Amino acid sequence: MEDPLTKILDRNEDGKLSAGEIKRAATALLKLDKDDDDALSAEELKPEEPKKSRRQKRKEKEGEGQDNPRPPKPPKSPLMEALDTNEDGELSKEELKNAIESLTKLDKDGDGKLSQEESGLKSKEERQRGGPPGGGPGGQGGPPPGGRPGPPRR
Ligand SMILES: [Ca+2]
Ligand SMILES: [Ca+2]
Ligand SMILES: [Ca+2]
Repeated sequence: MEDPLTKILDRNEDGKLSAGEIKRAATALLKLDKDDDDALSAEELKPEEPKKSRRQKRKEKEGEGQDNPRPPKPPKSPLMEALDTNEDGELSKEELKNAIESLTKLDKDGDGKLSQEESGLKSKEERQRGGPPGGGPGGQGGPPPGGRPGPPRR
């Protein structure tokens, strides 16, 4: 499930917000405004539920015995946190008006853009790879964490 904010603000999905993307933030966000009140309700900001296929549903049923608690609320993205200044989970007209300013506040190095780190976004490629990049030299081929004692099995 993806934060609609992320999708709508990061137009080229590189995980960063360019100066242009920030400038267009308010306009872009208003595309989420379905009832035309120039504000975004929690409902309008909710990520769309992906439709489940039958197979997935069956899978869930089979796993019913397992304890599989879901967190009631997904963690807020840094973007939402920055934009929702009164933390009510909605973006009012006022908050949208300040969108550019709020986003600029996340720009710690003052280059007018938000890097992946600053925005908390992930690039498309990173999502596909399914993990954070790096590890660095020696990250591969090392002993497994918490290695087992004893001789290796064959
Ligand atoms: Ca609205
Ligand atoms: Ca708010
Ligand atoms: Ca930056």
